[in-house]
Amino acid sequence: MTRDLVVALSGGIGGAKLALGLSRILPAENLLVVANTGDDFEHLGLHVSPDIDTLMYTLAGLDNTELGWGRRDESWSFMETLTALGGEDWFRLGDRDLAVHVERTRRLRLGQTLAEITSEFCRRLGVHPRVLPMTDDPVRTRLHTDEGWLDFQDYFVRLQCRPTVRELVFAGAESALAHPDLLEALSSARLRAVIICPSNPFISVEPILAVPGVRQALSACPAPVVAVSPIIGGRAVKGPTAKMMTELGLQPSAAAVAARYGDLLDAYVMDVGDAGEAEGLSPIVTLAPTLMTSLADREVLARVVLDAADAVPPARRRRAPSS
Ligand code: FO1
Repeated sequence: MTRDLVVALSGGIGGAKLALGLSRILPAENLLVVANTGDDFEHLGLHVSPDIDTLMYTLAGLDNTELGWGRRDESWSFMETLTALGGEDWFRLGDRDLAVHVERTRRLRLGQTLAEITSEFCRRLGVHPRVLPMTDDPVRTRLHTDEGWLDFQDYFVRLQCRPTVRELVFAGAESALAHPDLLEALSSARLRAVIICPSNPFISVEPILAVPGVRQALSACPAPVVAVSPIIGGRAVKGPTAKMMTELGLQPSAAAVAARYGDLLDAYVMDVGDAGEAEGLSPIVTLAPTLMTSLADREVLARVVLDAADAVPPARRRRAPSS
C-alpha cells in the first residue's frame, strides 16, 4: 500500500493558502482538507460556514484576495438594500457569496449533511481535493472576554477582536461525532502525513482537536504529524493569533505554538526569521520562508512541509503512550 494520502487540518485564511499549495502539487485524490466548523453560525436565518467557504473559494480560485474571505468579482446590492432596510449589516455578505449560504441552508433543511453539501458545492465549483467538515454536528467557538461571553463572529467581526480573551470553549464539541471519513483517513495505511496548517491554533485548529476521537486518532496515527507556524517574528500573518496568545498568557511566538500542540507533533515548520526559537523544541524543526504572498510561495511551502513529513524516521514518531 503506497503511503500517498495527505490530510490537512485547516481553518480559514492562512490554512487555505497552504491547502492551495498542497492542491497544486498533489493529485486531488491524495489530499483531504479538513475544515474547522467552529466559526459557523446562524445569521439572517442562514447557516454560514466561513472556513469551509474560504477553503472552497481558495481551492476554486474564486477567493477574494483583498478581503481574505468571501468571493472575488463580488457585488453588494443585497447588503446595500439590507442596510437601507435597517437590517443587520455588520457581517458582510456579497451577492454571489449569499447564494452559497441560501443554498446550504435549504439543503440542510432537506436533511443533507454539511459534508454532503460541501462535496456537491465543491464538485460544482470545480474543486477536486475533498473538503471535509470536521463533523456534521454543531460545534460553536465561544469566547469568555472582558465583555462577557461572545459568539465567535460577534468577537471576530462585529467587535473586530477588540475584547480581551480569557477563555475559549467549543460548545457542542463533546457530543459531536468526528466525521467517519476523517477518522478513517487518520488510521489509514495510505496515510503519508497529517499537516496542521498555519491557522490560528485556538480558533481554527483546536476546535478540530476538540471533536472526540480526533486528538486520539492523531496520537495513534501511523504517519508523521507536521505543523506550520502561524506566527512569524512574534506576529500573526493575519488575524488575532498573537493578541490572543498574549491574552491567554502565552508568548506570541512560533515556539509557543509548537509547545501548545505538544506531543501531537513530529515535525514543525517555522520561519527562518525565528531560527533563534528552534533550540530545544521537541518536534524536528525545519526552517523555511513561511510567509505566503505568491502562488509559488504556497507551492514551495507545501513541498517543504511534505519533505519535512517524509524526513521523520518511523522510530522518531512522537506519540502518547498507546492508551
Ligand atoms: N470577516 C470580517 O472581518 N468581516 C466580514 O464582514 C466578514 C464576512 C464574511 C462573510 C462570509 C464568510 O465566509 C466570511 C466572512 N468573514 C468576514 C470572515 C470570517 O469571519 C472569518 O473567515 C472566519 O470566521 C475566521 O477564519
